[in-house]
Amino acid sequence: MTDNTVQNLNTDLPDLKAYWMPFTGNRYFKENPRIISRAEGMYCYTHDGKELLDVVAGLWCCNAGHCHPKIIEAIQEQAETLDYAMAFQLGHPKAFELANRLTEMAPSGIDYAFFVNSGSEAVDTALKMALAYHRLCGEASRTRFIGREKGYHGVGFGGISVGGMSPNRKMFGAMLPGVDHLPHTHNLEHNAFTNGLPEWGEHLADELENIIALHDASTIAAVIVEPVAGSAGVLLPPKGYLKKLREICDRHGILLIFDEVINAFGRTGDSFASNRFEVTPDLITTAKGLTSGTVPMGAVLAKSEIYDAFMAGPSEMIEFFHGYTYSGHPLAAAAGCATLDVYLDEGLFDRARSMEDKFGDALHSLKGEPNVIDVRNIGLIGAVELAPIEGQPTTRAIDVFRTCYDNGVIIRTTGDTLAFSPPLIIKDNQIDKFIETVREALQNN
Ligand code: PXG
Repeated sequence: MTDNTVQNLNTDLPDLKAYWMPFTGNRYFKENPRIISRAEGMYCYTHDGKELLDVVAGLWCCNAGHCHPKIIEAIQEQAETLDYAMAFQLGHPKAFELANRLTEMAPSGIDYAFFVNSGSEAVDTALKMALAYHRLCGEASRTRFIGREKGYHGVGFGGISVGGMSPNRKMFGAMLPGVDHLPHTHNLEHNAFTNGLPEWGEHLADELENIIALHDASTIAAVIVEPVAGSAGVLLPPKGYLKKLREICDRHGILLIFDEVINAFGRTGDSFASNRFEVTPDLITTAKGLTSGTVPMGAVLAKSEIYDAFMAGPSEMIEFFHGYTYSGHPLAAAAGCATLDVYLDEGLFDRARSMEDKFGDALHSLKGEPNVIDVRNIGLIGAVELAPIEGQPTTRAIDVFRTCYDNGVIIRTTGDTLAFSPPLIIKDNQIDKFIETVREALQNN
């Protein structure tokens, strides 16, 4: 299929009434539906045959490109062989295979994988592991969590509690008790238009010492951050910042959790952001790219010390009273194994790294276009921040989104920031195409 062929894929518009859509303006959508009925590689196709270049990889998840034949084949084969096996007290081969392969790919010392079905479940699982770990180590007073302003950790009660996005929190009551937040690292005055990691801001990690001094280290279980914050608009860690968080956590016996739901599987130009930035946390949460978005799955990856702490008591007893019916689901595990094959066989993590300069330079060419106040990027993740229209926050970015969509390109917006996270298979000419589409949209909005 050539890039510009419009396929004749017309299907009927479904009845839109009953579906209560997530994170969507339901009424506007149902008046102005955008239905994707098919996808392949870098492209999605609407029900009425419009071709769209997908520069967000679904929702930051289809890192191997849409409908990769090897992944599809593995899912089909698995569906014919084993649909489901009891997840507690029984196992099946693919879940074990995936755990082994994932932990081989993870930073050294991260040797165990616990499977879940989403990023939100991964986050809640990691928080529970942290609490139970300290209790097992005789430090039951360590119950507090430290998140970060503008953090996004999914929508479970744990995740919104440590998260730092007010619209996701304010409707939902008091949440988890005993949570505090680090300051975010976004600063246009010092870091606007930085290509790669910003120089300014390492010292913002020092605020963790102040928070620890306030609560006392003996009350704090874990710090959770996204190495590169995604949903709040692609916020990059200043140089040295993550290392400093690691050092402070080590000094005080606090676990460090990296939420890599977006970052992992090539997004930052390496298998994990932990590898790219050479900082090893105690727990890593993943999802999305784990199966290239094909079957829902997440995983919490844990250091041996954490797993070992649970492996006490009689060996036949349950060690961690936690898990999901679909933990390690056969279809998801098969998809995960095939996805890792594709990443490795096609060298997609190296590819992301080798495209980083082209992608970054192309994004930075948008500096000077109307209302562009920042461009930032690392690996194949990038953002263009726009000056908001006075009194109408988010409107400018949404207008750009709609114009791009009309012109055949799917981008993502968050606040007044445009976010880009293409599948790792993106080609030079597709980068040029989306940049020119965004440029035109900026000039015409
Ligand atoms: N942690 C992080 C860092 C995430 O980005 C989650 C947890 C939750 O994952 P689930 O699978 O429960 O959705 C996420 C999810 C966006 C966007 O466009 C980002 C996410 C989800 C939907 C939209 O910014 N990230």
